[in-house]
Amino acid sequence: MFNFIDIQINRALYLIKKSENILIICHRKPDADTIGSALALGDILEKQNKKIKYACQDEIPTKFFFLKNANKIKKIDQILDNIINYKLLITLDCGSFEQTGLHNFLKFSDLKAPIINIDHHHDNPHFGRLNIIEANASSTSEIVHNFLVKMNVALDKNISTSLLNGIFGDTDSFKNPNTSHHTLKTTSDLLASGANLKEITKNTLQDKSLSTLRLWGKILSEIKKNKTFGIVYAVITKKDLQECNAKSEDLEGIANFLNSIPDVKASLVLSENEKGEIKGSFRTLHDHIDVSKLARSLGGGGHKKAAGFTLPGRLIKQNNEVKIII
Ligand SMILES: [Mn+2]
Repeated sequence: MFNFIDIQINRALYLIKKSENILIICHRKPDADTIGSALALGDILEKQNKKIKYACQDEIPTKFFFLKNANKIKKIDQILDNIINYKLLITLDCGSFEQTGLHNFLKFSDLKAPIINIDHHHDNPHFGRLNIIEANASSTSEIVHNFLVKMNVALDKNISTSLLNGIFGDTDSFKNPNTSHHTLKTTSDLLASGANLKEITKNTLQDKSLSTLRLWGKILSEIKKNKTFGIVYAVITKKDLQECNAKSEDLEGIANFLNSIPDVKASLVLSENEKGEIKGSFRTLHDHIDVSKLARSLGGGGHKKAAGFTLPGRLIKQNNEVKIII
């Protein structure tokens, strides 16, 4: 018996079949999941003689370059001249059209090619012609694995590693509550088809630079707890980043780490980035807390257990207090 997602997958396969030039899009500030799912799907489609290009609004962090074809993901402004040549756009892990970055260059209504929107954000507004949205999936990589299984294609070592890296990233190394029995079954299948878990764990957990460790040390020495709300929080200014010779991407993982404290309800990391914006990242491990509501009230979004927002502004640390200037 076919369920709704199976019907969407069959429609997607039909659209793919009749499109030769396909553009695969990762979300801005790309993470392991958007990159892994994009590369795996693209690789399979290339094997089926499709002409595939990959694009992202922001640059791909170098730590993902161990994945096959990661260096083929171009900045989106470099491929815009050719946008009319693509007969199909596939967005991976983009919780909204804005996450694609395309809205900076053209109106949604100016896009002629249909979009296949594959994602697991529960508040995804279904902006695609076809929407394969599974909010219960741990990651878009898990959904793409399901998609490839339905296509009945063989997964090689590289494709399996890309997908498992996406799952590993979005489940925070299988620690987040979004890790289901299906996630582990998918992981088992990916290991059977050659995924390199050793390389993934090394890249994700162990390869921390000196500047990252210095920055984490500074943050951990300054974390605070709001007793009323049970929130632990950290504030990182541009000056902190400069002092540790660190970049915003060195902050990845710290919001999850702050939830290590047993009686904490949620964590918040507030940081200034290089563009003069304040970025907030909420994380929780509790099922009854939905941090995406908090993030949305501040103009952001995300998942129930991992969400964030970005606001123009500055952070000032003064006498053990933090001022937010917006
Ligand atoms: Mn994801």
